[in-house]
Formats: sequence, structure tokens, C-alpha cells
Amino acid sequence: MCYFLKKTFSVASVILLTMSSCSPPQPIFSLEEVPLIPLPSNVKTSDKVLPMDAIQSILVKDSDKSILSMAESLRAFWKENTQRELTLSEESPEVHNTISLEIDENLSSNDEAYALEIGSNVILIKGKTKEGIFRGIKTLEQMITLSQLQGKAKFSSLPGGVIIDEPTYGYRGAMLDVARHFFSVSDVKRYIDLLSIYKINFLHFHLSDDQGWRIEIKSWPRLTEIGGQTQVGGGEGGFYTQDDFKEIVQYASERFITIVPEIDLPGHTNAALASYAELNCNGKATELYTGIKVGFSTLCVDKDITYDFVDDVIREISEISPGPYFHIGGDESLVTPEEDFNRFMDRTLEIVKKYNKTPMGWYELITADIPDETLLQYWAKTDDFSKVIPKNSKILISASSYSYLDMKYDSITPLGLYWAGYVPIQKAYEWDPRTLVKGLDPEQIIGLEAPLWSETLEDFDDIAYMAFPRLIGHAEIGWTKASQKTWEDYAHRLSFHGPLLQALNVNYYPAEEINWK
Ligand code: NGO
Repeated sequence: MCYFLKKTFSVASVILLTMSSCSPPQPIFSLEEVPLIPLPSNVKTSDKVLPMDAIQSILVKDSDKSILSMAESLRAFWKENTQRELTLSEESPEVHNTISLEIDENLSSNDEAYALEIGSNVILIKGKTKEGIFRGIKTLEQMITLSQLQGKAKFSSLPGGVIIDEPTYGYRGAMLDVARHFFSVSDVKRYIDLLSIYKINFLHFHLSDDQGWRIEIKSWPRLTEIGGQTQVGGGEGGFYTQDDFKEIVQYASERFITIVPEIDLPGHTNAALASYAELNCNGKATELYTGIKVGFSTLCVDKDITYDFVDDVIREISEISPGPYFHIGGDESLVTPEEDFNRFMDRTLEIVKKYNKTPMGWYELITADIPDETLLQYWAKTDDFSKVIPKNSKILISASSYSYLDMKYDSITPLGLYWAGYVPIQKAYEWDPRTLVKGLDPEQIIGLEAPLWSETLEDFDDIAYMAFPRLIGHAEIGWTKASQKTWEDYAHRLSFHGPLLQALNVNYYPAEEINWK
């Protein structure tokens, strides 16, 4: 054992010889060279080296249930990646040979801030909050995975030093369209796992559209009995029971990801109009729809039953959605006259307020009388940007020509759409949410979200091909300061994430411009 020999080398030259063969193994990267994504704000390398086998336990100082469960997951990760079993302790007089997880409220004013220090026999992870600790653990795990994949059998140590880190934006989101094609609970969990590696903290669920209604509403059962039974191209569709949805919400919250439910209103509602005749102005149910054209459907804004429906849907979903936002859609209601649209939205916004949620909607909502706290999601192509009148709302940037993960990479991409242009990975990375939209006050922008619309996507491999690697760049835009980012440096770090995605069986797009390791 090296520890034993260290103590004895001054008295026995024979042992000194043996010792030199067991000096700490060199890490694969220095701390500053670990190709982490998102790039942390501050990294300082030290001359220390941590042999992996020096770590024997995880120490949780604040015995909080959720920190303990993070410690359990880290323990499982350690076992899987190093084949070593760590013990879990809640008290220890000395901090060595351990990974210590603790809250440090003085770290920063940012709730997600963390500090990760690697010494010669200890790893200290401090978080401003539990969320900060979680982000720090994800950095450590990414460092281990990247080192292991590059070092293979040679990997047996981590580089010493300190990382001090916090995000630029509080909202770093992804959106999944489960309406055009339905994806199972386990697919969604897999997506959530991948989001959490890259520190994304919101998952917006597009739960209803013309082609499908995907969440059980107990007071309107035909929505899923009829509206959930098909999808684009005529497949069998599907839906989440409320228990499924709760399971997803819980799974996401354990990874500090907030679920944002969206029910798209008053357009994009054919699945509901096919399920209940009374929601149509002419009292006749529509046919189920499996095409991909948009903008032909609308709820009947002058019927009282429409608002009973909206109230029940928002109430039932709000009851099982602990997050702050309820997304009411509002995009492309092309057959709802503007006056009707505004009247409908004014009533719907009141309902959202009644159930204590902050309203969120696509930017077309601005024609209605929106409360200041409304979160508007900007999605248009850049040349439409001037149409947005900002008011006092908070804005989330999802510019289609940069953030839409369903846009093709280039002309030969087999999946996806291209109405907003091709979005190669450099374009998806090289933009700044604060300056992209002319005329917006940067203070209004609370973050960014990358939507993945699923008209052309049928299974998890399709999702993965369009989302990765662009979503990784998107995660870095949300986390890392614009002044610290360059495409060249990012492209270099990204090259190490191909093997990481491959090890997780993620069917990512192997872009030619990256020199994949
Ligand atoms: C648009 C449209 C969606 C499509 C998507 C495809 C928004 C907000 N509404 O984005 O219905 O699925 O484009 O890229």
C-alpha cells in the first residue's frame, strides 16, 4: 500500500525503491484540460493527484433526504464505473478518503452554484443549495466518464484542483413533442437522464396537438380514449396516465429538472375536437388527424363548455405538476379571429392564475391582455423577430433557426424538417440569447429552450439523432458565460463526448466538422 510505504520510506531505502513504482498514477487530463460541457466558470489546477482507490466513502453532512439520495446515486455510479463499493456516512470527525457533500450558503447568490475541490485523498462538493450539490456531482461524474473513456485501463486517478461554477441563465430547457408521435415513459426518462448530464433544468412537455392528446384527464376521459389513439402517419399513439405523469415528474425532480406541461390552445386542438363534439361550434366531432399541416383547428371560443373543458384540464394537470409554469400554447391559431383569440386567452389566463400557476405561452400570446409575469416563448425565424412587442414580460428564446432540434442539419439529414433552414451544429452553438433578437431588453431574457418537434421522429434513436449533439451546445449556451465560449474550444471538447454518448448507446449525429475521439 502506498500510504504505508510513504510513512516508511525515510528509514528503509529498499522500501523506497518499491515505493517509486507506486507513486500516484498520472491523471488522463489536468483539471483545466478535462473536456467538460458545459464549460465551468472557473477552474484551477493544483499539483495534487487523487488515486481513485483513495476514496472509500461518501460523507453527507446535512442529513437531508434528497442529499442522501444523491449520495446513493453517486455510490451506484462509482460502483458501476470503478467496480468499488463506497460506504455512506452521515458523520465523521475527519474529512479524508471520502467524497464530502455539503451545503454552503455563502458560496454565491445563485442557487445552482457549486464548488468542487479535488485533493490528494478527498473530494469536496459544496452547493449553495441541494441543486448546487447535484450540479457539482454531475461535473464529477462527467469528469470520471471522460477520463475513463480516454484512459481505459490506464485510468486510475483524478486531477487535483478546484472548480467554482454557476449558470448564466436560470432557465435552460428542452422541449419534447409527444403529441405528433408518442414516446413511452422509459424513453422520456432516458431523455431526462441525458439532459441531466448537461445540467439542463427544465423539460417542457408538448402534451396535446392536432394529432394526439397524450395525458389522462379524468373528467374528460374520451380525450385519451379517442384523441390519444393515433399519431402522425396513423400509428397507434398512446398517452400517459396521471400516475405515469407523476412518475415522470418525480424522476425529473430527483435530477433537478422541472416539468412544464403544455396544452396547446385554442388552435392545435383537433385531437380534442375529435373526442368531444360539443367543443366544436357546429356541434360535430371532427375526424382524427394524422397529417402534419398546421393551423386548421380551433376550440369554439363562444361556448361556455369550452371554458369548463379548459378549467378541468388546467386544474387536473396543475394538481400533478409541482413546477411553477403552465404552458397554454397559443401558436398558429390561424383559424381563430384575433378578437376571439384574445377573448379566449384572457379567460384562459384567469384560469391559469386561479390554479396558482405562472402562465407561459408561445409569443403569439402578446395580442391578449397578458399579466406581467407571463413567460413568452420566442420561436419565430430571425426575420420575423421585429413583430414581437416586448411589453414587460419575461422571455425565453427558442429561435427556430438556431434552437429547433427538429431542423435538419443539412440537405441529406434523413429526419426532420427544414422550414426554418438547416441548423448545423456550429450554427446551433454560435449565438447569444441576449443579442439574437433585436429590440429586446436583455434583462427580460430568463433563458433558452430547445424544442424537439416530432412530426418525423418515431423512436428514441430518432430523438437522439436530432437532439445530439446540438442539445449539448444549447446546454452550454445556457450555462457558460458568452465571453468564455469559442467554437474552436467547444468543438475540441465536444469531440470527447462522442465516446460518452456511444457508451450510453445514444444514436447521436456524428457531424463531420468534429474530429471525434
Ligand atoms: C412550429 C409549430 C409546431 C411545429 C413546429 C415544427 C411552433 C411553436 N409551432 O413551432 O406546431 O411542430 O414548428 O418545427
